[in-house]
Amino acid sequence: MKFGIEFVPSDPALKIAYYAKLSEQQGFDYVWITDHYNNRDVYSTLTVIALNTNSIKIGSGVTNSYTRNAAITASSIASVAEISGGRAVLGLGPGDKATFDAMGIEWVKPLATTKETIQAIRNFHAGQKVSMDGEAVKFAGAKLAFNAGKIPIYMGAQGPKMLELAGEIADGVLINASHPKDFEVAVEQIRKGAEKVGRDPKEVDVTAYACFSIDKDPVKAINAAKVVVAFIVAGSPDLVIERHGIPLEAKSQIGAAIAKGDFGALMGGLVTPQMIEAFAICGTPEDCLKRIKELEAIGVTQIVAGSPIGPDKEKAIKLIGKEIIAKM
Ligand code: F42
Repeated sequence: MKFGIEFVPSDPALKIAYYAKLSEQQGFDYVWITDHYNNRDVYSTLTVIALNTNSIKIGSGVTNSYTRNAAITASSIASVAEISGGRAVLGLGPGDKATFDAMGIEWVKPLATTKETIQAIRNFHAGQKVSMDGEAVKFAGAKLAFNAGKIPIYMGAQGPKMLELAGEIADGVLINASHPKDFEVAVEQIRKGAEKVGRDPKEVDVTAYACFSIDKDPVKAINAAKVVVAFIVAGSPDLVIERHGIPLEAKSQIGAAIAKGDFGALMGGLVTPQMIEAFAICGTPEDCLKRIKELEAIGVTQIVAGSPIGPDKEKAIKLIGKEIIAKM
């Protein structure tokens, strides 16, 4: 099992670099930085991390195919690869529709756009002059003027078609989920995609990009996870909510509380233990370790500790290092 950690650059890059260095010291293999226009820039943050760490792999978790042209993404991540001595990984997904609406960007053909973007980036990194007339991505003889080398590409994916595509073409897949039930479905889709193109499904790093909250006091861990879990419940497809036996009415109530900014209601009972169980790796180190072992048995090969990580980030990173990574 590999371990990753996610940071949102709502914090300054130097603060994140401090946490990234601490994570490296605690045995984490990957640090992933999210990409949304309203936060600090993902590549600037990755650069600062690269300059302040030595061995941890560093990736966008995830950038998208709409706000940046594929040639720009190819150049940006190749620059990070050069600065970090070959530690860069590109995480790429179709992006977050809500932020695109605010940016006036139309979200069309996410599957085709992701597939063609990955194909173009691989060609850029291979030093090719790229000409493409795809459904969504078009190039007329563009070429990078420096040597990029091979950079692993991970896809952000949840939907069945995206997961299947990841099985066909990606080096890894970052899946926003925490529960074995969701990974049973995901692993099957990835296998289907891999087998379609004659790949060994084991070539794909199946990553649980999880809401993670750890503390020696389980109540503190649960409270820290509640708001994140509320957003996951509100944003999950009905199919996923029903898979976990959660009433759809509860999803609507949470959506309404978020829309009103009523975080008191979320903390006060709307987010149930059943929701925490379904959508977070949460609790004491023993609780978290138990869930990680269950995920490992299903085929998950990387655990990413995503927001909130714990009620106290620094303490949580150390706890994961000492009580989980060291015991796997
Ligand atoms: N998004 C961000 O913007 N920033 C982040 O930092 C970020 C991090 C992140 C980390 C892990 C992760 O799993 C996702 C993350 N995301 C982030 C979200 C990510 O960018 C995607 O929004 C998300 O992973 C995509 O979810 P999805 O797999 O459900 O895909 C969507 C597009 C979907 O609907 N998929 C369907 C499916 O079955 O997989 C298929 C849709 C389809 O087939 N579309 C057709 C096509 O050609 O694209 C036709 C559609 C049409 O236009 O009619």
